[in-house]
Amino acid sequence: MSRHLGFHNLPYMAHRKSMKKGFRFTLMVVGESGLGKSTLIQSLFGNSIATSSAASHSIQPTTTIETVTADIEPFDDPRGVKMKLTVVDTPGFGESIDSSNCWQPIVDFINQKYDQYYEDESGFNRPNIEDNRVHCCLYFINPSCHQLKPLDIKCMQELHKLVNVVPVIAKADTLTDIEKKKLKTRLLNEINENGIQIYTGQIEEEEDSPEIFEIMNAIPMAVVGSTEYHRLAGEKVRGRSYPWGLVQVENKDHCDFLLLKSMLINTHMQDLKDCTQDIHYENFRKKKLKQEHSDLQQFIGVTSGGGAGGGDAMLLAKEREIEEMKRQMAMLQAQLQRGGAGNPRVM
Ligand SMILES: Nc1nc2c(ncn2[C@@H]2O[C@H](COP(=O)(O)OP(=O)(O)O)[C@@H](O)[C@H]2O)c(=O)[nH]1
Ligand SMILES: [Mg+2]
Repeated sequence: MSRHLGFHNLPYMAHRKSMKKGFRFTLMVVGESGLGKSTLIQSLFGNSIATSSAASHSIQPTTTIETVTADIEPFDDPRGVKMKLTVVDTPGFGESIDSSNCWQPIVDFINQKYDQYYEDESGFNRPNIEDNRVHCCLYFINPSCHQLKPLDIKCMQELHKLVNVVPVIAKADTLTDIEKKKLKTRLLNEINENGIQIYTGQIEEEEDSPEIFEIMNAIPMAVVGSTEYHRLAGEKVRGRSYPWGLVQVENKDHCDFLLLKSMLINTHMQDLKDCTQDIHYENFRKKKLKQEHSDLQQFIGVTSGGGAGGGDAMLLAKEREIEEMKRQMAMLQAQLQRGGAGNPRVM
């Protein structure tokens, strides 16, 4: 496996079979509402993938899970394979007063994609199987809290078992350099203390490069997004303009946006897919097989009136049924002996 896996280099590495199938990648954004999720999607992929709320300059709050898929051409390589990129924008947390279980629709969405894949994999559709599983979940953290909120902890604890979670610090232009550094350390500690296993990748040591080291070291990446372009030294740049200056989204000195973009569509794209398959989908598949096995055992228990698994419960129920019948027979006999039982009442 080459170290520069990913969209840009895929055409040279993907073998013919996967090229024929096309390369699919699904990115999901999750977090509190108003943290710039929709804006970041637009900053990453432009209008070709902008979800409806991010498609215009006036970004509206996202109220349902929105899925947008686009064929993306390789940057500058006409021979390159097209990629189908899907972005899943989710409604922000915190819009309703009761936010307990607000992650459930997201968890359901991810599981539903695994279910679909599982069905296709075990059915006739196997040769044409489409990989619509969620390969990466960007989890947005509020920069003004200086720590994780209990809801973030709970939510990431639910998600990390299912999907590659990559935490990002939102609106990094609101933090000074020192604050950013402190927050990164604090968040990593909290993530650790709460048993949250964020994405670390499976890229082998020998494939490691300074670029990969820089990217992994920057997590949780501090990002800035914008839907606006500004002129800077004759060039059009994406940024946020303030009275004191311009925050440039695509400037490594201003934020980690470029590192995140590079990670997602170049260095780690294939690895995110591999981890989805090898870790998360494998977990899902094991659970599914266990469930199917126990369903089958229960079914065998029911149809044979006992036996393996579920059989003990069945036997107990049958014994109770027989006891009840005996009781009713005894009552019937007593009534007959008393002689008045023209129409005995059965309990
Ligand atoms: N300061 C700052 N504001 C941002 C940034 N990204 C988005 N915003 C603003 O935050 C607001 C909410 O953005 P939106 O993308 O709708 O957030 P979402 O609810 O998480 O999808 C908008 O007014 C954006 O212009 C950022 O990086 N920095
Ligand atoms: Mg949104």
